[in-house]
Amino acid sequence: MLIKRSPNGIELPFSSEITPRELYESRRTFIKQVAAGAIGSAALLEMANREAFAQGAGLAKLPAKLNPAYSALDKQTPYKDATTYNNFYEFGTDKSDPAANAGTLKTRPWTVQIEGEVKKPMTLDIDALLKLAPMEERIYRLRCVEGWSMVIPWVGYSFSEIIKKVEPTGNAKYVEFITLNDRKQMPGVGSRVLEWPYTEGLRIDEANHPLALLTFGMYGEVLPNQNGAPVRMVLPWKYGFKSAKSIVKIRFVKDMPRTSWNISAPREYGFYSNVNPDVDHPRWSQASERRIGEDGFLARKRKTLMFNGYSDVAPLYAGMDLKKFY
Ligand SMILES: Nc1nc2c(c(=O)[nH]1)N[C@H]1C(S)=C(S)[C@@H](COP(=O)(O)O)O[C@H]1N2
Ligand SMILES: [Mo]
Repeated sequence: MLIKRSPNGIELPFSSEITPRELYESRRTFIKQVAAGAIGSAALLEMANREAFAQGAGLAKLPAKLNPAYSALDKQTPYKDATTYNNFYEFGTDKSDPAANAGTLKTRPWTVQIEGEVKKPMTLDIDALLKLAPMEERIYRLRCVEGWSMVIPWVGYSFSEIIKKVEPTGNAKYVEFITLNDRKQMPGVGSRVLEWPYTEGLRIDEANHPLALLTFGMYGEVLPNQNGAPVRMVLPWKYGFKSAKSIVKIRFVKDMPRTSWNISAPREYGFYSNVNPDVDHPRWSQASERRIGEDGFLARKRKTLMFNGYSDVAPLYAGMDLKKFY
């Protein structure tokens, strides 16, 4: 991408090169700089023109109001990196496989079944699910257990909105997330790397924490298939694998559910899997991480923070030995 350096030092791409995502990313920096008084109205007008030019490309827009209280100020991961360096084993185990293979995923029609220990079980069409609560944008860090992290502007609403609607019974202690398992659409489920369908779980109070985001979009658009379209979870204080993609069923249950990664390697992947720099993975340290998009020659590794920096969730684990409940 060609970059023009404006007199005030802000990088603006040429309009002929611009894509909606690039525009989105530069716009975010831009808005902050406008707010800080660093940019005048002429530059603002120029930006508006570029935006008008860029419209009409890419995935469907998913407008949402930024929730600053739940947003990280870190530099965002470029859209290109966030959508080409993925884990989605249903489409293959290489980082580039999901982007290459997930085109076959059919995200409409799509229904999500919500069942189990609830007073109001329901099966919702994706369009009904999208309208269940107001969409928010939240810029979350997400750290993979493999030692890399990204910063992504997600779009969705708190999973607690679902909990409110279905009214769990007193027996509902956990929530199980079950994802699509269709060999016709997903070449990877022929392999035996994991037990399919990919399932994940949370304690109900974790699922009810406002940070737990039922996610439909990123960078102002609906999710690309490789990032878990049409609906996934994003749990920023837990390792990435807890954030199940392409969910088809949500089950409220009495007992701690089995989860795909825990079944495949119980010593390595526990039920909680909170980001914790003090608990090493049996095969590597978890004390630091590589931020995707910053992996140049001079990029330093970052220190990993307890709960990935989301200390709001600490009360959920008060009194628990997090070395034991990893
Ligand atoms: N269904 C399903 N969900 C999944 C996975 C998967 O293989 N299948 N991989 C997980 C892992 S290991 C990570 S790190 C995140 C990656 O999300 P991203 O590609 O949107 O960054 O998705 C998680 N959700
Ligand atoms: Mo991961």
